[in-house]
Amino acid sequence: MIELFAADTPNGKKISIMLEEIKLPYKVTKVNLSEGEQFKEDFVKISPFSKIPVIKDSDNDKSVFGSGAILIYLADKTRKFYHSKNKTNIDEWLMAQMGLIGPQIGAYHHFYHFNKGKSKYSEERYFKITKDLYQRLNDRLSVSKYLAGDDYTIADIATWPWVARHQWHDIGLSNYPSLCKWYEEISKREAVIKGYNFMGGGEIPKP
Ligand SMILES: N[C@@H](CCC(=O)N[C@@H](CS)C(=O)NCC(=O)O)C(=O)O
Repeated sequence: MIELFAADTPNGKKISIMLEEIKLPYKVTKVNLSEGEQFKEDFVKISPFSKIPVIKDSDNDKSVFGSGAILIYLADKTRKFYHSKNKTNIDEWLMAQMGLIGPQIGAYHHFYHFNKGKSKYSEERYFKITKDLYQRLNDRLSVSKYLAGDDYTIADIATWPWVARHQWHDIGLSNYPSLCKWYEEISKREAVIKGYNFMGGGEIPKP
């Protein structure tokens, strides 16, 4: 049994979607970020940076922190969505999500969605960066069915929940046809529908 410690955010959803995709039994323990539960001593023992998501695996009593490491761990455990001849491409797109797409769009959410009007410079900067990320993803998906090639992998599972926040971005997902097609196709997967709603957050936003 996997215990998923998470909140209803894109990083949390990456793991609920993966767990649904690989069909491992799991339970969710909510970490209330606005009440500071991530800073509690017991949580910091399994999450040294006080961030969700984290998993605990009762098969071996291991815990894993960081959404990228968790996706790789679960993929290794089940041999699903990672082990192909394109593994290096999967690593490239997964690391681009972890190092670039997540942190940059996350900063955009802070300045544009949560704190509008506080910093014009930051709103403009992260709008421009997020728009550029949409374009780069669209360019890639114009020549490749999925991010790492022909197959749906943990690189798509990591990236899709950030694109699912498109209504917060005011960029217009439908202006990026290949990204939009990829988004809609993944949105139809049963595991994605269930994993997206793992905390009852509602339906997947349409483009
Ligand atoms: N690189 C980490 C980032 C995780 C992260 O930023 N989590 C946010 C929620 S999406 C969090 O726990 N924030 C709590 C805080 O910063 O206090 C990962 O991908 O797991």
